[in-house]
Amino acid sequence: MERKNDSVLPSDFLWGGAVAAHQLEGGWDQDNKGLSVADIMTAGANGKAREITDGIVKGKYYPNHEAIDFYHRYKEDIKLFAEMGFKCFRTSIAWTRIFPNGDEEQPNESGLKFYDQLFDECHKYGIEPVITLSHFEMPYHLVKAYGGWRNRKLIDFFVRFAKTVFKRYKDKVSYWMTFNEINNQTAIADWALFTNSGIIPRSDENAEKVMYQAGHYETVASALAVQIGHQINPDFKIGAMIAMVPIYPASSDPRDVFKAERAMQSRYWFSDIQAKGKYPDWLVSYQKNKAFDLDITLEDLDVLKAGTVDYIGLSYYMSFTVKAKKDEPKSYKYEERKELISNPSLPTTDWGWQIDPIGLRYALNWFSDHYDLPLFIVENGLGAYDKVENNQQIHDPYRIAYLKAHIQAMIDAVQEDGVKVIGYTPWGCIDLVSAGTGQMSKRYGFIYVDKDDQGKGSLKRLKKDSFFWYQQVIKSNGSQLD
Ligand code: P53
Repeated sequence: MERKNDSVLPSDFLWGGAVAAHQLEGGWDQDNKGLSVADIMTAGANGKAREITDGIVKGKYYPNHEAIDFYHRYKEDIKLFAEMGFKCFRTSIAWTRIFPNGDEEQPNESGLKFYDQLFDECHKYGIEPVITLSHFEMPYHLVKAYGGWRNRKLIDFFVRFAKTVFKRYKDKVSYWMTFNEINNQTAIADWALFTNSGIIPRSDENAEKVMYQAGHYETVASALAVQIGHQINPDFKIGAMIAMVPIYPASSDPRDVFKAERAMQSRYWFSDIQAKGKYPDWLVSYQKNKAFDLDITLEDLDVLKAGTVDYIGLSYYMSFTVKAKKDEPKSYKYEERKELISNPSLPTTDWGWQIDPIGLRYALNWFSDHYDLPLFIVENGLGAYDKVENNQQIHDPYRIAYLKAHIQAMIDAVQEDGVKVIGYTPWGCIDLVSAGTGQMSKRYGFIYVDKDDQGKGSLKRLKKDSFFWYQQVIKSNGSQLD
C-alpha cells in the first residue's frame, strides 16, 4: 500500500529558515558593537577568495558592514517569515554586540536589548528562536590580542558570553547551538580556520597541530556551555552544529574505501566528542604518532564527558568524493582541498557544489547510527543567480527543485529509516551575504533583497516563487511538495 507523507513528520516539527547575524544584520558599528572577524573580510567573487585585511582598510568594500540591514528592518522581515508560516527562526547572537572586544567583564546592554526585541518580535508570531552562539563572527580583538583560539583563555571569554546570553534569554530561547560548523576548519588551509577560530597559520607553526589545538579548546568551551546552560534552564536543548558533507570513495577499491573512512573520521571527530563525550581512538593514536603534544588536560577530558549535547544540528549542501593516491602512506593526513575529486554521477551548482539529495538521507542515517540523538537540519539550500522580471517577479524553479528533492530525502529518512528529525531550516531564507565569497548574487532566499555585489540597491524585499511554494510545504507539514 502506498503510504502518504502527511503522518510522517510530527505535528510540532520545526519548519523555519536560517541566517547568521553577520550575514544579514549590518549595523556593524551601531550601539557599541565591536569589530568581528567578518567585518574585516572583503567581497570575493565566484571562484575568488575574500581578502582578510589587517583591520579596516580605507577604500576596500566590506559587504557585512551593511549586509541587508536586518538590524533596522527585522520587523518587516519577521513578518514575511510569519507569512510563510515559520515555526522557528535560526539566527546567531553577534558576540561583538554583547562583548565588543570579547574580554570585557561586563556586557553591552544595548546589544542585549536588541536581541530582546528581536526574540519578542518572533514570539509575537509564535516563532521559536533557534540560536547559534558563535557563527563565524568572533571579536577581532581576540584575534589580535590573544591569537584567536590558539589560546586557552578564549574558553573563559566564550563561556562568559554564553552564560550572559543564557541567563538573559532563558525564558525566550530554548534551542541553542554552540559553534557553527565547528568541523569546517578540518580543511586547514582554507579560510575556515580564520572564520571559525580567528587563526591564519604562521609559517613557523604546524597548521594541522594548530587546528587540533583550537578545536580542542572549542570542544571544551562547548561542553562547559552545555553544562552551564542546563544549570540555568534544565529545559534548554543545546546542540552541536556540524557541516555534514558525506565523503564517498571514488570506487570499491579498498584503498579508496579506507581513504573515505579516514576522511569521514577526520571531518567528524568534533561531533564524536560533542555527542559521546570523548576523543575517538583513532585520533588519540594519530595525535600521539604525530607527536603534536597538545595542551589537553585530564580536567578537560572530564569536562568533555560531562558536557555532551542534546541534539546534532547539521548543515547539508553537498557530498564529496575521494580517491587514494598510488602510494598512500599508512598514516593519512587528510588534506581536504587537495584530495577531492568530482563525482561524475552528480550535477554541480554554479559555484561547483555537487548536488546530492540521497546524500542527505545517507547523512541522517550516519548521524543516527553514530550518536543516537535527535537531528535538526539547520541549513540546506541552493546558492543561485536570480533574475528579477519586469513585473518584479522572481521565478526560481531550480531552488524549488533542489529543496523539494532534499525535503523528500529527509522524509524518506524519517519514514523508511526511523531517523529522528526535529526540524528543517533552509539556509538564507532571505537573501544575504555569502560566507564563502562575500557575494550578494549567490542567493538562497525565498525573499529577494535588492542589493548587488558592489553594495548598490534599494534593499527592497520581494517574494520569489519559492516563497509561496515553501508556505504550502509548511502548511501541509511536508506532504505537499509539488
Ligand atoms: P556560502 C562551506 C561548505 C559548507 C557550508 O555558504 C558552508 C561553507 C562555507 O562557505 O557554510 C555554511 O554562503 C555556513 C553559512 C554559509 C552557508 O553554509 O559560502 O554555516 O554561514 O553562508 C552557505 O554559499
